[in-house]
Amino acid sequence: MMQVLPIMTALDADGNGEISDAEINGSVAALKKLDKNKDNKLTAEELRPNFGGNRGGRGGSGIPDRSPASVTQPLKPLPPVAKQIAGFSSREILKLFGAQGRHGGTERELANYRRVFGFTDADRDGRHSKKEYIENGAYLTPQSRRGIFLASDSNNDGFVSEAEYVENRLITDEAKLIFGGMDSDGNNRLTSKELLASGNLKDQKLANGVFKALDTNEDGELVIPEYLRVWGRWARH
Ligand SMILES: [Ca+2]
Ligand SMILES: [Ca+2]
Ligand SMILES: [Ca+2]
Ligand SMILES: [Ca+2]
Repeated sequence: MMQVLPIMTALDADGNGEISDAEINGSVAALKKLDKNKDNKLTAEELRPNFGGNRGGRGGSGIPDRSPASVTQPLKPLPPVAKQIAGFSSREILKLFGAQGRHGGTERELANYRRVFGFTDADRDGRHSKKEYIENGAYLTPQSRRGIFLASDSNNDGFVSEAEYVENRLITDEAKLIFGGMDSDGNNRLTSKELLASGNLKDQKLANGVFKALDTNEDGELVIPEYLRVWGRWARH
């Protein structure tokens, strides 16, 4: 496994191996999260792999043990996603979070997504095959690439077209920024407390219902790949 630097992990919120425009825009908050001892400086210690991870601690093999959960979390089939929570439609819920979903993005961002799409479309037929994206891809792990691929392939034809790729990037890059904004302790995990404290959802019943819907493995916290799976469905309704 390749060694991933904490700075990369922090900036690359979706762990797809590249820093997107949206992630660059969120980089100040991401960098601040690396400042573990809150002295407003980033030392070499804090930038070194394995500094103060949640699990396992520092030192050792040099292989980061704080890799995104997408790496280890098996992708179980997602149960049907509720279309209404506490009387709110998924569209209304995303609006409360300030999300524009697939309708967002500046011309520059769209152009950048198309450019990145082209890098992986090796045979230049305008779509990513599973071979191009999952097998030959260079992102974190084949498993996380598989998850991203399946989520992107909206029409389930086994290929990700440029439009599907761009749509997925618009939805997920924004969703990750929103996640980061709510993750107030910066541990890349979101509790229902943090969600409530974000103030996006004023209605407590709604906030609890939304958290429950997102927490598909029912462990009381959300990690980004888990959160994105349900969020991505909502954004495509
Ligand atoms: Ca292709
Ligand atoms: Ca497709
Ligand atoms: Ca947190
Ligand atoms: Ca969870």
